[in-house]
Amino acid sequence: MKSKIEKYLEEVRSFEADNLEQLEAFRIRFLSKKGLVPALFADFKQVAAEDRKEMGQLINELKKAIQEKIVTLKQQLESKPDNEASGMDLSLPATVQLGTRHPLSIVRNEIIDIFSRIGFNVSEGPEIEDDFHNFTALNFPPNHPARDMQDTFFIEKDPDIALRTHTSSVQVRVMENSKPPIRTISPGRVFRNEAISARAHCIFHQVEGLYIDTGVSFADLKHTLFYFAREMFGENTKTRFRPSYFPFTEPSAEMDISCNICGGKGCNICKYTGWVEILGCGMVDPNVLNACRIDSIKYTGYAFGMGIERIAMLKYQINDLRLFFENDLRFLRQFESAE
Ligand code: 2NM
Repeated sequence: MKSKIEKYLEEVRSFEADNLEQLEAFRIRFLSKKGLVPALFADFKQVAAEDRKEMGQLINELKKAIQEKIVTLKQQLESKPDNEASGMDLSLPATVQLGTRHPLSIVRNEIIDIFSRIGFNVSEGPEIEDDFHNFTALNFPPNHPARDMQDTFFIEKDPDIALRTHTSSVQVRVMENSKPPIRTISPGRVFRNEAISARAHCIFHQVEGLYIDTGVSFADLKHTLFYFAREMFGENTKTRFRPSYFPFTEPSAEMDISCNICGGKGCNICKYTGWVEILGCGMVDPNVLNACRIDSIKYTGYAFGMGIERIAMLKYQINDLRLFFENDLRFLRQFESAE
C-alpha cells in the first residue's frame, strides 16, 4: 500500500493540465466516490494496527496534495484568456466581413446629397398620422378614394389615425411650424394597402421635396428637377414633363427621363417609348398653403415626390421590387462597392 501511495503522490506532483476538462478528469480519477483516494480509505480498514498511523498520514498527505494541485491549476487555467486556451492565433489578420448598405439607403443618401448641394434640408416626421396631416391639409376631398380602407391602413377610426400614405404629411408639419423660405426634402417609409407584386409593395420609400418662397415659379421647378435628373442618371439625361393631376398641386405634372438603359432608342424597360416616368410634381395648391397657415397671396411653392424603389430599379436595372424586401444576401452583396 505504501508504494502505491508513493506512486500516486509522484503522479500528482508531476501532473499538468492544458485545460479545465483535463483537470476535471484528474479530480474524478482521484477524488470521486469510486476514485483512487476513497479506494485507499477502504483498503485502510485492513491495514495492521502498527502501520495505521504511517498509512493514515500518507493517505492524508496524498489527498491534500491533490486538493492543492486542483486549486493551483484551476487558478492558472482560469486566468488564461480563452483564446489562448483554445489555441487561437491572435497574430492572424482580422477576417471580419463588413456589411453593405442596402440599395435603398444608397439611393436615398444620394438623393439627399444632390438636393443638399442646392440648399435643401432634410425633414422627418411620424409614420402614424392623423387625417389632417395625411389628407385634409393636402386638399384631399372628403370622399377621395385614398381615404378608403382599401387604400390606407387605418389604426383607428373616428378620429382617423392611419399609417401615412406619403411623406407629404411631413411637409404639412414643416409648413405649420416654420416660415418661408422653406426648402426641404422628406425621405421616409410610407404605407399603402396594395397587393404585393413585382411593381408594388404595401411598404415603400419616398422622397418628397418642397420649396416655398416669394415668386417661386414652375420654371424653378423644372430646372431643379432637370438638375436632379442629370446628377442622378448622368449628364446626358433628358427630361420631359407631362400634365397630370394630384389633389395637392395645381398645375401638376409627371416627369420622365430619357431611358437610361437604351439611351432613348427603345427597350423593354421604357416599353419602346424611350422615356421612363420617375416622379410627380407641381405648384403647391393655395388650399394647401392656407391649411398650413402660409399666406397664399404672398407665397408660392413647388413640390415633388418620387419613389426610392423606382429610382433604384432604374439606376441598378432591377426588375422586381420584392428583391428590396427579401434581404437575400446574394442580392445585397452586389452593392458592396457602392457607397
Ligand atoms: C407628389 C407629387 C406632387 C407633394 C406636395 C407636397 C405638399 F406637402 F407640399 F403639399 N409635398 N409633396 C407632391 C406633389 C408629391 O408625389 C408624387
